[in-house]
Amino acid sequence: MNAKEPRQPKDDREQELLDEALAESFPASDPASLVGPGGGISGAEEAMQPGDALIIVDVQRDFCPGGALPIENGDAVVPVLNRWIEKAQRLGIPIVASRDWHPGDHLSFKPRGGEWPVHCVAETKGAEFHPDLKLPTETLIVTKGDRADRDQYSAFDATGLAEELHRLGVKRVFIGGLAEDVCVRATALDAAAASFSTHLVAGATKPVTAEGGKKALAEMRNAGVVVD
Ligand code: VGL
Ligand code: ZN
Repeated sequence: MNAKEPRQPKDDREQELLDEALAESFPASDPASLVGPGGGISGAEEAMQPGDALIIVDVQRDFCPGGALPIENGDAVVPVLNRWIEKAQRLGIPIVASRDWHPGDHLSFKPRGGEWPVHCVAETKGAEFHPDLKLPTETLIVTKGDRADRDQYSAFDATGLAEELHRLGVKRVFIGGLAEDVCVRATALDAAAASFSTHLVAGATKPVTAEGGKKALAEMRNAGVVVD
């Protein structure tokens, strides 16, 4: 072996540790560290630890540009959440992904007098998770909104999620996804009400309207949600 050559890592685990050490000593070398609060590797996900869970709300095609209920820059949450997923996975922290999963005649749809265009109809392409979201196979999928006559904006609303997280020993949750002023808001308020220490990943969520987003942020903060 040529002594001048850097020593090769023994195995994948060693390589991973080296990568991590490098990332931590040179956070600015990673473009994602420049995306602002909650978005960088030097951000709050460094603080994730056992007892935490990551909750990704409704990152589905219909809520992204080109979808049926498109949120401006909705897809911008994807790369940020992918970093959180990677970190959570490395730490063995539970990852939850909720999905809006409506029957075609859901009460929230305009043809039924509701507020929203027809969106996230179960089993359709629009209801699929964003194709670039890197959900691991062990992700806990929470299906909501699947009853025609009730809305379930919160991933905790009659889904059993709080019980499951308590069972897993989760004390603190980090929440991101879509939309900040609708399902993310409802999920964060319910998480706080269920006594989880609740963090909103501000860099990983987008509102339907800017005004709604501001109002939702204030409500979440008032309820004790920490905005990272
Ligand atoms: C949502 C509007 C209607 C959301 C769901 O996931 O935030 N928004 N249904
Ligand atoms: Zn919906």
